[in-house]
Amino acid sequence: MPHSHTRVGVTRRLPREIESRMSELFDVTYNEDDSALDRAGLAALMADHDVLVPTVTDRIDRALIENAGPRLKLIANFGNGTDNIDIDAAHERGIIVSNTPSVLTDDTADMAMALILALPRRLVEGDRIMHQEGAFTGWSPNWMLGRRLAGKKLGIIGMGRIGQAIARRATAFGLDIFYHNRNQLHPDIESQCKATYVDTLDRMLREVDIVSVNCPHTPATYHLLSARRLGLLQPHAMVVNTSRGEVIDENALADRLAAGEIGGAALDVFEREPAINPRLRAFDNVILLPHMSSATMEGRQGMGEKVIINIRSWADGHRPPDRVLPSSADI
Ligand code: 8YV
Repeated sequence: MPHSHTRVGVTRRLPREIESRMSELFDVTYNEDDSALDRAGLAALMADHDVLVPTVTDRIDRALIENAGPRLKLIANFGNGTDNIDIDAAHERGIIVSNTPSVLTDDTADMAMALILALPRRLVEGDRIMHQEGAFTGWSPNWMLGRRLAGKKLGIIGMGRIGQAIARRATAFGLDIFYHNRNQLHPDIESQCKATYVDTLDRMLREVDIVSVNCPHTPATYHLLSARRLGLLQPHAMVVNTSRGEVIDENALADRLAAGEIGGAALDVFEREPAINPRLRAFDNVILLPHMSSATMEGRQGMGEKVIINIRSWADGHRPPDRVLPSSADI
């Protein structure tokens, strides 16, 4: 089919250059006012388009996929994580799913590193003080003491592209890197990242000073940091999450913070986004960010280009390069 006949439904506004290029290539429907679509809005796009381009704010579940129109053949996610899409249901309906890996690895790793620095050094607390008239009354030896990074242990949960990029950054700050992953990495990658594999998550949690969550959200990782596992952390340990909120039991985290049994947390993602557990707002040792780890102009551009490449490959009869396989895949 010529590309100009490919009907593409995009759920959110994308960078201007990406939208113009998509409009040159395809017959595109945009969501003009850019608010997150409700189910009816998603169903309408899925009824009469060949390709849907959703984002993390759209939950493309089994019911939506089963009721999609016969034209829908590709869901080209504008994002790396695909936990917003029921991949198995799509596969059963013969709908291909693609994502945008790699282009946001460095941006996300930079933000994770920024939080790994900011949390023990109380950077955001200091800034909050300076925004209040009269709150800073002058320097003193015991003022705003944080914890030194060098020599501390960082435990990375999920050692994929982003986890590895964080490890490479963190060694420059003198952190000792440990990781837990479904599989141990090749020794060459371990030595590049100066990272030591810990075969059980529980053991790693007991030993590290800072935990960085970098695994995807899947049924197996839902509440991986449960109340029990958070209880294994040392009382000064800090948790950074730039992956998905669902990996941490947010309420259990708030319990530990309230009890002073954990050193702090920096969260860019939440269990029920955009809602956050209001208890988290009460703590000075908690940094809260609005899901912005990959939010750079360059990153969004790269994501848009990947979406275009995936759609073009599919429209030309090829397998999209960033195809996401279902969990049961034997292909
Ligand atoms: C994206 C993300 O901005 O790509 C991901 O997995 O979490 C984000 O950083 C978002 O997914 C866009 O859909």
